Amino acid sequence: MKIESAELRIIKLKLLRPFQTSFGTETERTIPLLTLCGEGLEGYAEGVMEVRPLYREEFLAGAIPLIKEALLPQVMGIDLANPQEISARLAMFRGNRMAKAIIEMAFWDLWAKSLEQPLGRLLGGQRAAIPVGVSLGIQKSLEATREQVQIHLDQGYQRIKLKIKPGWDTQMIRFVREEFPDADLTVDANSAYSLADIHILRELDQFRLDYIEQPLAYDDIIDHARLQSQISTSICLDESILSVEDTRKALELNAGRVINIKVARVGGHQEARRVHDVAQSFGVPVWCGGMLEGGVGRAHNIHLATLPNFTKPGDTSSSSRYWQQDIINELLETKDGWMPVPQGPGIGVTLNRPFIDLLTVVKETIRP
Ligand code: OSB
Ligand code: MG
Repeated sequence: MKIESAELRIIKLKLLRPFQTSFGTETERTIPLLTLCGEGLEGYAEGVMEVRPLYREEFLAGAIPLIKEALLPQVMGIDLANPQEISARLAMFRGNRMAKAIIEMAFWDLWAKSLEQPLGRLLGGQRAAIPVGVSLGIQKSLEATREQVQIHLDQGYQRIKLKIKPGWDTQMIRFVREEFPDADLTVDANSAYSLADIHILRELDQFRLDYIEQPLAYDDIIDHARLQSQISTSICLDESILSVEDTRKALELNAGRVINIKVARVGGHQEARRVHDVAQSFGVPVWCGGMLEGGVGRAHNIHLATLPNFTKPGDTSSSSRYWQQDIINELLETKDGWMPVPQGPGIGVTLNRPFIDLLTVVKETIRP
């Protein structure tokens, strides 16, 4: 398979509701959307790097020229034997995994379409639907939080993840736990604490949380290991895990007992699958995280989450929670806490081109 041309767009899509985390509030997404063309077929992927580097280091204005001027020229116009060859040809460049991932993921879609296979099946997945929960942003009040939890439990979501930050943690969780004694609850701090806050993190032990996601620094493993040895609740690592090697080291050090896999954070499907496999070899469950993706990114996540060690509910909830109108023609909607896997070759979804045209702020075609 040869990548004959590429189209890179930047689109802007308004969120239905602001999404607040410990690092900020998002009201719209600015999404790079890549189309790779070859053999009369098209492969699609979305980038998840943000306008400002608030989650990890990568950010949109740095990623776009890198993708156009360094990464795409390494892989266009040559015969590629398989998607692994994309990762291999980009490995010479350090870091920048989200930028690499957009190309690798679009190529997996193209590749799967050329083989007329669903992406999930090529990755080794079996399931026809994946278990999902929701990630709820920080709300204005306890009452608003209670209402959001109730709405999503009523919709059948299998677990509720609550964003926390210093000052919005133990009191809020105590309240939610009292209101919902049987709910599967987790929290996500997005690196808002340090070991100096251990008294707060210890207090969370009493609320029967399934895990505490990324309490400490975005690039830390060592302090997470120390924390894990001093609390009973499992730690789930998100930001800290960029590769299979990070995963192995974190699990050898007991820095956590659960891994949130985001395909773009680790550089693409190939690496995501290796993270999945090494976690499995440690007996550690994984789940599929999200970055507020549009339908293309969401479909990629769903296919990845068909692999067998994705045993905990992920964040890949219904598109209608995020947008008035999605960028794909298909509806990605959960039923009773299960998201059906889109059928058909590749990621199994098609672009709503007229709508994407309306959202497009930049559009460029790149040739070898
Ligand atoms: O930490 O998982 C996170 C969104 C943006 C950046 C980081 C995170 C999140 C979410 C939302 O939790 C997950 C989703 O609904 O897509
Ligand atoms: Mg997280």
